[in-house]
Amino acid sequence: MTRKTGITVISLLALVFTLVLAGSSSAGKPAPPPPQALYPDVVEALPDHLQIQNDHQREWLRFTTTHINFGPGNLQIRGGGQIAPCDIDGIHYDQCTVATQEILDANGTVVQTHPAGVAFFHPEHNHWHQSGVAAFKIKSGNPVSGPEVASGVKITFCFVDVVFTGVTGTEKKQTPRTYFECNGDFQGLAVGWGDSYHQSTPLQELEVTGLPAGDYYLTHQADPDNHWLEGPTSTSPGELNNFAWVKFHLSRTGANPEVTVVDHSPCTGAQCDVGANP
Ligand SMILES: [Ca+2]
Ligand SMILES: [Ca+2]
Ligand SMILES: [Cu+2]
Repeated sequence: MTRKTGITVISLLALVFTLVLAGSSSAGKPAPPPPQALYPDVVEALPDHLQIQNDHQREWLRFTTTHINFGPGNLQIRGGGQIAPCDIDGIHYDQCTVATQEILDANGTVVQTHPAGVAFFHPEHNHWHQSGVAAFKIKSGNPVSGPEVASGVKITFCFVDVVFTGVTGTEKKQTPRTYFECNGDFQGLAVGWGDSYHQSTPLQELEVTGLPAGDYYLTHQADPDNHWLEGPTSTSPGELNNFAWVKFHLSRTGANPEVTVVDHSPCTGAQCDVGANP
């Protein structure tokens, strides 16, 4: 080895270093692609387990609700930390926090955020709920334009991955269970997962006291306040598939009214029957 060669090696290293620096700057190479936002797509499963409950001269239609994330991205909601009282749809809650939707890319990096209303501590369920998750109504004549027979306050919900709606084990490995807790700081619904509230749960009901026998529609509108982005624009397909209904016949031949489901809105995959296997 001569001294001259040593200098050459150092010079080469310096040159390589300079090239690496140049390559990492935006001037020398095309800009990296922008982060690809993967949006959730929440849909309501067909309302299931319809049943009439008689309670102290009042009649209630009870039903099971299931939310499913059909989108390419997780529905992820983070709480705001600060807790204060709030009123939501006319109901007062002692503990509320600001909720923010986090939209992720394929690496799980947050690439976009969106205001998602508030989360609050739900005293009847004893855990934290997101607000404005769905609106339930009973209509006659037509599920969209028909007169409203009954409606409740907008439903609130804790999101947890409960039911996997895919078919194969490979699908389940690719979209594993991710969200486990009903706390106020962090909730969600992973790709391919659903979350259901059984009809026996408080508030899974609409009043039908004295409703005449006949045909009616039980309608579920997911995300009625658009708390969650389900695509890049307001007309993305994920934003337009949030309405589901079942048509039921109410009979009053015996001592107690009974319901029979006779039709339903179009549905795909697990949306059609996931609630039937709680
Ligand atoms: Ca939405
Ligand atoms: Ca949707
Ligand atoms: Cu709850």
